[in-house]
Amino acid sequence: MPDPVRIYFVGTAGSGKSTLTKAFKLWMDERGLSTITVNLDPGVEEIGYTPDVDIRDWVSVSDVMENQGLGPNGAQIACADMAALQFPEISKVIEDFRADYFLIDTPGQIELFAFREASRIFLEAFTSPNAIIVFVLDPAVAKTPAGLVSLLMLSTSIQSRFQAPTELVLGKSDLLEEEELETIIDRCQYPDRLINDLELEGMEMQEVAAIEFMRAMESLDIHRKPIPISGLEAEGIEDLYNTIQQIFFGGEDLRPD
Ligand SMILES: Nc1nc2c(ncn2[C@@H]2O[C@H](COP(=O)(O)OP(=O)(O)OP(=O)(O)O)[C@@H](O)[C@H]2O)c(=O)[nH]1
Ligand SMILES: [Mg+2]
Repeated sequence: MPDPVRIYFVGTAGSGKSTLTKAFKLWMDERGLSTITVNLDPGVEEIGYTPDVDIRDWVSVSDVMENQGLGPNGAQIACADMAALQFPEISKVIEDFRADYFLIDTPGQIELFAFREASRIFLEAFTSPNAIIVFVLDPAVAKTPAGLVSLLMLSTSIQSRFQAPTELVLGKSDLLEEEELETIIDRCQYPDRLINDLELEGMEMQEVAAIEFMRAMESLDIHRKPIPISGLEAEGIEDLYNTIQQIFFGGEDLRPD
């Protein structure tokens, strides 16, 4: 039996991670694929689905606010660090499910997941090499050239921190006109196009840095085409599933006959 696949849904606040986790789980269930969901956001109140493993069973932002007299941001940070201490136990609970796919929904405060010591410990606690980061591009940010570059910079820095394959998805695709969708996909796929559109915006300091970053992406050949997806409309999920199968199993479909 192959190692389970861990799919981490990562993205800026409100980009649609939880809605996508829920839709992906439903899609997998309908096809008889053994899948569990894991919520790693200790601060979320209404998540929209019932996770099989929930970090709130170990740490809760509201409890920490009350017990330690912290505000919401301080409590989030304290929770991220407290969660790190619990990771061995949380990992054991996840492993005990013996599912083929773990869908891991990460916190909206992306820096808590991506850049604190806690997250690295968590990723390392998962021994399987089959971990993938699905980075959700929020179309509200990705619409402008400068916004898109900032998201690509973020996803690249997360990828280099975790050393895991990263797949880009363009979330909430139902909100975009066909032309807008194609423009964003083109800009991700062809750095030249994005550099050109950035140059049209003017040459402020930030744009110069963004252009240099896109040139680096191009020469390192790490730019790629995002998969349009809508968690709300359950569109594009099969494309993401197929891409993940391709990465880990060379395209072999593990769906039961
Ligand atoms: N139109 C549309 N709206 C969406 C989609 N996915 C999410 N939303 C809406 O976007 C908002 C945020 O969605 P969430 O799934 O909670 O996003 P999130 O990334 O988990 O948010 P945080 O965990 O707070 O960072 C909600 O109002 C959703 O209904 C989508 O595919 N299409
Ligand atoms: Mg969420």
